[in-house]
Amino acid sequence: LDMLNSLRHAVANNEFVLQFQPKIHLATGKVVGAEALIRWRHPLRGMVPPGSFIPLAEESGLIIEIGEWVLRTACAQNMAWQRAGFPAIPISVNLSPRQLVRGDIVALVAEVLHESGLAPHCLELEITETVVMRDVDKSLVILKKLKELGVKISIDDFGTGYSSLNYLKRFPVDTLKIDRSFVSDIADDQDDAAIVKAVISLAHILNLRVVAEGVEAEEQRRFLLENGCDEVQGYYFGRPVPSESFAGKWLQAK
Ligand code: G
Ligand code: G
Ligand code: NA
Ligand code: MN
Repeated sequence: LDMLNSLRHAVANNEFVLQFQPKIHLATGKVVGAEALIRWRHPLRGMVPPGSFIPLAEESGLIIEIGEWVLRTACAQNMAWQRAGFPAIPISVNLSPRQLVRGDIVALVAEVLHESGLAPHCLELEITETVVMRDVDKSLVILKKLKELGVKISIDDFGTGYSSLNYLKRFPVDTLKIDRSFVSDIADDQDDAAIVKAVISLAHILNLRVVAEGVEAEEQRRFLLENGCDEVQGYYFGRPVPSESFAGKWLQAK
């Protein structure tokens, strides 16, 4: 309860910040996107990682407000970079399960795009595989409407759930993100290596882009490059950093 109260307080007092992690096009090394990741700047406890409060935010429903803030702030940040003369790259925002099933996510995204002035193709929504599969018919309707707005959709943590290939074919998604639990052992574990290769092939057969997350080592980078993975994300390339550092480090003024 104490934690819930301080989380409520955090929402009211705007104690959240976003950090940004680069997405890299593997073959060229170019930055092709940024994932927005929330942190809680707690007045006493310092930076609290999302793993320690997102579950409670989900459970309590506070994620609705927090999620709106993330979406607004991420779109506004992308516009600020563009206005400062940096090239337009898509910003990725994680949608929580509660946000997706809430009903008016489509209206919210439309509103945020409108108020920020961000081009729809500069926004990517990351949705976990488990969420989409929980209610396939409903998800399909929502995802189609989101696609009609022109935003991009990626399936996050792919491989940890159980997507049926039949559904995957029908879903209007652009990208699969291979969960980092498969990436961490690709150099040593033959099963993980085989799974990652299979997901890359599957994505390409379905005309989807494929991103590997959690890349931490050169051997992993090489394996992914040799096996045709499109994009990568991970500490090997860059950790999540505040917006100023992201622009300074990863964006080059036109
Ligand atoms: O940054 P870190 O690795 O600690 O993130 C842990 C988890 O929190 C990840 O699963 C990530 O997707 C999730 N997360 C980070 N930012 C957000 C956000 O803005 N919204 C939601 N719903 N989840 C987020
Ligand atoms: O669930 P999701 O895929 O959104 O999780 C993203 C989280 O993974 C981010 O919050 C980020 O901090 C974390 N992350 C990003 N790159 C790496 C990495 O190379 N290794 C590990 N262990 N975590 C990473
Ligand atoms: Na994500
Ligand atoms: Mn993920």
